[in-house]
Amino acid sequence: MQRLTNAQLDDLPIGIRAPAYARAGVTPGILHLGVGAFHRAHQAVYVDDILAAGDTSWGIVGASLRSQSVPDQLNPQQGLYSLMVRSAGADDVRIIGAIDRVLHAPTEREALLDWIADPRIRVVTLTITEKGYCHDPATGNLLADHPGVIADLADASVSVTALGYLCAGLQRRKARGAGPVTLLSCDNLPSNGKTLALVLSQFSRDYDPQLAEWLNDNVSFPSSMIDRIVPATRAEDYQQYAQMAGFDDQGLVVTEPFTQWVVEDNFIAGRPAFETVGVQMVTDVEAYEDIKLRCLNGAHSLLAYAGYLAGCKTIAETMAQPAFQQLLTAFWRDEVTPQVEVPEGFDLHAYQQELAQRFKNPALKHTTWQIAMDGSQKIPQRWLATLRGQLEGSGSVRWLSFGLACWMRYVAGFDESGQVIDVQDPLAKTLAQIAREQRDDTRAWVSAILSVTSVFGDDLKANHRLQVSVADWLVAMRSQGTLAALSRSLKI
Ligand code: CS2
Repeated sequence: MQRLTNAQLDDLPIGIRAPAYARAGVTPGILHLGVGAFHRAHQAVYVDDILAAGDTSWGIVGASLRSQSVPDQLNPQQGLYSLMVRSAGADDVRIIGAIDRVLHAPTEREALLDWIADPRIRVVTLTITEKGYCHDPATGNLLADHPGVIADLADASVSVTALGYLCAGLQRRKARGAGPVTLLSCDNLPSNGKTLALVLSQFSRDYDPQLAEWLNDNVSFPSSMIDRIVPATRAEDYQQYAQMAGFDDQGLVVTEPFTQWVVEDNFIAGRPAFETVGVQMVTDVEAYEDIKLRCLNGAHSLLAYAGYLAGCKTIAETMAQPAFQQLLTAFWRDEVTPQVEVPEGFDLHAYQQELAQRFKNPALKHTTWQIAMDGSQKIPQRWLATLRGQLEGSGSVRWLSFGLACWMRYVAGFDESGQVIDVQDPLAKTLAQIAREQRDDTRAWVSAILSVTSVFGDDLKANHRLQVSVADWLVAMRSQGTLAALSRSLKI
């Protein structure tokens, strides 16, 4: 079967919309690092709307920092891919033309550095996942002992990390006089712009002190809150779509109707008129980020670990269990809501209700396993500010303790029927080893986990109340099973 290319656009089946602009007239303005499904279902769609509205100077050049798979998916398709928006009602499909090409950074390093140094590029956007920032999630500081950081600082002619590529490219940009540029983080981190600014400035001081100076005056780092649920595309999605479309689209992304992007308006070298295509441009994004991380991502991780242990494959399946639905309500009501600061006019209750509906979307097969990935990098910003606040104010920590107990069980590496779990996490080995060593003493296990400072900082390991609460859950889960222990606690 033929792949999707520009040639197919003139003759698409009914129900599939083509880009509403001539692709040949588009020039590059944005460089994006990390062209995963999330970028393709979120930022690239807003940019596609900008191009359709007539400002064609913001085409996207993408770069994949590690794997060859996205360049292989998109380059033979001239950057085109289909966006399938799924809800219980119906699917809506359109083809996105905003991405021109995707570089494979490890084999095309020179080309990538040239793009970073290209004066037409005025914004570099990033979705490189939490661990891509090479930072200590507990403090936000650069991890000086990160193997990629060490490699990048040892030899300026190679790059491994996003920070390495950015510094090499920005050094070239500075040398060529290509002018200022905005680096826009679109990852799920609190104050993601500030996080990026901090690690890049710490990295660049060792890399090239003059570059570190230049960054101060020539780069802006707006923060942004990004929201759209985008599960990994499944084999059956590709097959069903090919049957419907009559061509093969290896770049297909499947997502939900909801989409939101709130961006701090701090672009040193100009920007697309994002506000005309539904982006909320604000002076301070932090309150939105904080609410989203704690309510949506916090709940996602909680449901993912608990659901996985109880045998639920997707978030929608997890939400179909009354106990997990009640857990979600109780978690928000008892622990999150007392801790978040709500901007004026924001209806937190309505926001949470809408989230619960989004989680229930049966057409989205968002796996608990996918969300459970990289917990050591996600938990600090999703759970711990809430947990610390509740501990300080003597509020409930019951549901977050349950979440921590589920996570501990998950990263120990075996599910409730003794099957091995494929744990994907940079700390997977350490966490599994702790579980092995402390197998016979639950309190010691909890204490050893809370002593992992890159996740929990220095303060939580000494908290007796937290230790007891997590240990009690682990004991109950071991004797009754996760779902039964939770149901009993909820008196269901
Ligand atoms: C999810 C997020 O995979 C995860 O950890 O919690 O990707 C989530 O779907 C998005 O942040 C939604 O905006």
